[in-house]
Amino acid sequence: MLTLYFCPGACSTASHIAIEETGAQYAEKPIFLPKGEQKTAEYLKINPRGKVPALDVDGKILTENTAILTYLATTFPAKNLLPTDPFEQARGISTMAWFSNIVHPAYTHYMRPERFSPDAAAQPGVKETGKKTFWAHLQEIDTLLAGNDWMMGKDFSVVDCYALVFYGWGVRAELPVKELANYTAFKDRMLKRPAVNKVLVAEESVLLK
Ligand SMILES: N[C@@H](CCC(=O)N[C@@H](CS)C(=O)NCC(=O)O)C(=O)O
Repeated sequence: MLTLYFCPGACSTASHIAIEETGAQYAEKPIFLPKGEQKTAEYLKINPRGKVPALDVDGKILTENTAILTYLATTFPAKNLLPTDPFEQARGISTMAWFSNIVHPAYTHYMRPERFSPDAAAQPGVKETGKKTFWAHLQEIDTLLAGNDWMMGKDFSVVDCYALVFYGWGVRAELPVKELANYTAFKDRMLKRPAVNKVLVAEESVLLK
């Protein structure tokens, strides 16, 4: 039995889309971050770090998008959600690690500057730098997509589920994402996938507005 803990519009959308792409049966447990539900005693028993996503696999908990996406892809090999060639697979994991360790935190500096400096006077600078850095990362994703339909090249993979999250965050940050021709074409390609559309409708995604 699979149960996904997620928050609409958060980075957990990557895992939500990927689990839908597997075609597996799963239960959905929304954890609304704006309501602080990630800090309840009940949820902290699932993920003591108070973050989404978390995937419950027969009572065992997996956290971190990179791990969940890799797990889903390797557990449902018939769906071809990651290359099987060891080097290519590692290259996909490398891109997801970059998303998790570098791209996501840049956006967090923009969204939650108070987490990086207790000094209110310093926070606008943290926010601005986060936004600029995040934009540079979106530009890099656009470059990586040049000449490719998908992040890994010609085949769709779980890396694409993760890459879509940051396009949506770019829209939310009012960054000129439409100027990123490759990334925008990728986003449109993603929206045509039934599993992606289903999840984005359910999450009331900014990408559908
Ligand atoms: N590297 C983690 C990041 C998880 C994360 O920071 N999730 C955010 C949502 S995008 C969260 O749950 N934040 C709640 C909080 O920090 O209180 C992953 O990719 O799973």
